Amino acid sequence: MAQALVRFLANQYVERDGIEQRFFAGCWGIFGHGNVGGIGQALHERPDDLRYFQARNEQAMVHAAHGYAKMRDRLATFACTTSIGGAAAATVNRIPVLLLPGDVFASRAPDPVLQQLEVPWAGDVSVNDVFRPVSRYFDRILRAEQIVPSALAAMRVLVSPAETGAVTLALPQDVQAEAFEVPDDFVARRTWHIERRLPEAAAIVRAAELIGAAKRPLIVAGGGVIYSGATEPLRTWVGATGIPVAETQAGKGALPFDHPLALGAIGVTGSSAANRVAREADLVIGIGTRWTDFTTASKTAFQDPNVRFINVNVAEFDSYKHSGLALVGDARATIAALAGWSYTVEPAYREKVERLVREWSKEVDRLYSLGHTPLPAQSEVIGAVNEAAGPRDVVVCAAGSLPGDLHKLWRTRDGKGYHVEYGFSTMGYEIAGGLGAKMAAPDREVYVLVGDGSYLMLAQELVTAVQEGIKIIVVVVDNHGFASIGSLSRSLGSQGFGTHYRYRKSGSLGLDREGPQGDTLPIDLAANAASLGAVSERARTIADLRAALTRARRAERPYVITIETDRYESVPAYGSWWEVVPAEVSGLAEVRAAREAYETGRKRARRQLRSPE
Ligand SMILES: Cc1ncc(C[n+]2csc(CCOP(=O)(O)OP(=O)(O)O)c2C)c(N)n1
Ligand SMILES: [Mg+2]
Repeated sequence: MAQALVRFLANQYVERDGIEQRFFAGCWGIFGHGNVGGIGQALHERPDDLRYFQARNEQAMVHAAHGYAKMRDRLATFACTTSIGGAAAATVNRIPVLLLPGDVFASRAPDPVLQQLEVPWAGDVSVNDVFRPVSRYFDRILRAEQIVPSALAAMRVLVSPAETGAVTLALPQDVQAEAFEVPDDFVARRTWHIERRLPEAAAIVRAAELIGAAKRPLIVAGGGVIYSGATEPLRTWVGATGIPVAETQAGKGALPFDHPLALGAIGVTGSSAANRVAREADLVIGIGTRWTDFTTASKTAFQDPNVRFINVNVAEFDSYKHSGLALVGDARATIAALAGWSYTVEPAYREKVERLVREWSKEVDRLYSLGHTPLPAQSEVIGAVNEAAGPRDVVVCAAGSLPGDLHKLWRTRDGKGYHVEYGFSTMGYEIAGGLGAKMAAPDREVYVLVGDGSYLMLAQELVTAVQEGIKIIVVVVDNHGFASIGSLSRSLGSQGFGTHYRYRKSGSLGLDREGPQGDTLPIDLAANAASLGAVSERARTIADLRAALTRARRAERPYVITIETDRYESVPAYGSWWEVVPAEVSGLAEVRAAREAYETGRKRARRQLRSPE
């Protein structure tokens, strides 16, 4: 399909006044898993159809296309390909955020104003309607007094553990300035009590029976464990029962890394221990997880044909996933209820789990101290930062190869010590999110780990950190482009196309394989950080990095350390699989081979349709 579309786009022309010209000058793109195997592959294989251009930020691609089309009197433009956008991350991961965008005049008097979309057939559509599908609650305040019910409705959603996410109140600019009689009760102090809902008693009994019959049970802890403050009750419960715990990205930190039953990360970015135990589990108890494809390794993680699921979740929507027994309730309250039933795993199972955990710990030690040359490996950078960080300190990250490596390798010692926002794998979250995390926990040191690509997408909040005197320590891992999507591209047969930061040479932006390619772009990220007002320094070796981290801890201002790493030295996958689809038809042998491997891989996917009882 993508190849056909690229060919189609390449063949679109316009004619005016007898002059014919091509309509698409090329395609801007930032590749991610949502487009690398499709449009990305097609652009790679058919470079003469549509030239590919690399941008740093999705919004910028549209502006570049826009600028071009405007100069060309709209007779030509660019296509823009993206994998994903960032605005809805809060909604998918159920994090409350209130958006208050200005909107067109309710009076419509000065039509059209700058924000106006001017849909010819719908007078009530404004550009803010794009927020509707990504908001858990949306309203447009057309009369001043309407703010009263709308603000209350917005609050109900924002404070609801099950429904929360981005909430949008679009505010027409004239209405914002209007006076109205404000009811005293509206502005009086109001406390929203967050309840700890319990599943019905009969469901707890059914769950206890399932657990009682299980031979190889596994808990998968998600963000709900952390948000409900359930880490302590979880520790007590697993201590009593011997049920091991694997963690999703949002759930990492549910158990301290050195707990004997802590299997660590699960799924696509999982540890050898967790993935091994998951494969054979006969009962999986998901607590506060929404079971993303990363957690389930695209539904290949659980291979026992009789595996059953119990889902403890405040959101009914999540509690029925994988045909699970639904325990709709708060994680902490539900764990306490389940802990009322006694159960212990068989000693042989516990011993096996503990052995796998020990083996995993050795593997982390190995990856922390590879001594890779000439450039260090990313895993060594993670090791150095982990060792520099105190037990309560926080690591923040979001996109690239770092989240996967951190998920596997970061040794979390505190329930709030690991902050990777992986809902949308949103590039650009890191520094801005780190700033927010530090504002929320000023007594903890916040370490932001960020790739050069993400840094280039959104580093400007360093200025805010400087302005507000908020100290974050930012470690920029510079591997001259996208190591993550580069390796994904390679695995799909597309040779790292569009993932290097190189000069264009002989028409090419560079590929992974040997051959004529331009030099790497002379981007000086340390100078960039300094120009934004942060203290900055360059580390060349892991020893340099350790010394810089010591200085950074003592500093009182935002501190940025850059370090170059080897983009090809990655952490193993430990038997996991992720469904990203290579082209079904291609002239390239590598793509055909990747497709064959994909066909084999997806045979292991399980639909998990079996009823829990
Ligand atoms: C906003 C956004 N655009 C695109 C992507 C797809 N994507 C995922 S990782 C990545 C590259 C990140 O590069 P960098 O920060 O340098 O990290 P590295 O891959 O080198 O570890 C891209 C483009 C994304 N996750 N988010
Ligand atoms: Mg990079």
